[in-house]
Amino acid sequence: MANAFVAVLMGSDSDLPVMKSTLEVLKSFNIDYEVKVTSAHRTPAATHEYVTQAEERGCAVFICAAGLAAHLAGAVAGITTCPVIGVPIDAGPLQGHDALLSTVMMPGGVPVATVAIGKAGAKNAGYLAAQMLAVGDAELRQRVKEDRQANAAAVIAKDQSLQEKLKSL
Ligand code: RP5
Repeated sequence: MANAFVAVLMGSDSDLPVMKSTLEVLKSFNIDYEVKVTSAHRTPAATHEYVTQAEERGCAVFICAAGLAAHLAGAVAGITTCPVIGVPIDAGPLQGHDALLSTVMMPGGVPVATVAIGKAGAKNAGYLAAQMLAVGDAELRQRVKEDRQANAAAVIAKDQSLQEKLKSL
């Protein structure tokens, strides 16, 4: 079987501007991924076929983004026992609250790990997938730890720079 990969599914190509944040994170950790537009509502049979085959080909985690009545993550979770991460997209007049509730309110036994609405959630979907894969991959775990340390160092540097600016006020 090929290397474990992450499948990033989107209900529409209009979700891509937000989901670029997920792809950037996966790329930064050298994680293999596939990206596919497929919809729980518009192409249910194709979604089922893709998920079944992706699991057989070595997909380890599914990340599913959708807006409005967002059922993609839940539908995928109903097909596979791989972990499914859901990203609610702000695509309509309810600013993503519709997608958040549709994604997060799964019945018991069929979990979707739902992240925040929009770009922060898309970014965290990438990190969460990396952390899931890192459970069985010590090298990746080290890269995730180093990334966390780099983030902490950046915040400390911002504070130091702020303290300097405050001195001259
Ligand atoms: C959802 O409907 C998609 O995930 C997208 O967020 C939203 C709007 O889709 P388009 O009308 O832009 O194709 O299924």
